[in-house]
Amino acid sequence: MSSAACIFCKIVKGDIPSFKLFESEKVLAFLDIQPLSRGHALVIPKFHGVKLTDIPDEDLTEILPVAKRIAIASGAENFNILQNNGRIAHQFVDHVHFHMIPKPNETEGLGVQWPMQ
Ligand code: IU
Repeated sequence: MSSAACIFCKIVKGDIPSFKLFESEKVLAFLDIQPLSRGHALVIPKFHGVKLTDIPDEDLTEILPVAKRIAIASGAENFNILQNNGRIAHQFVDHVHFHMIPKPNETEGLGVQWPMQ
């Protein structure tokens, strides 16, 4: 299921370009266009749903393993995985997405190496 008006569905279809990090039948991961840090990535189910509660379980099973792989590939020792639901919770794109946000520290920096090996 996809939504014609949804920007992330357009990214899934390839109608809007993105820097893809991983793609499978049910999941797409790509770099955030306004990264909070170098390597900030989004992992999304291809199934269109606004909130986590709208997504069937079978479309969610790969999400955390993919976020984990991307976190490893980013080289970040410190990172946040987060997912916002609803405006009050700071969700601004109405298609479920999980952020993987590397948190470089001042001494180590961050050795992001895209694309993933
Ligand atoms: P939020 O959880 O809905 O607040 O985060 C939406 C994210 O989607 C935010 O970090 C944006 O920079 C990002 N984003 C994007 O990567 N590509 C886009 O075309 C759009 C938003 I619109």
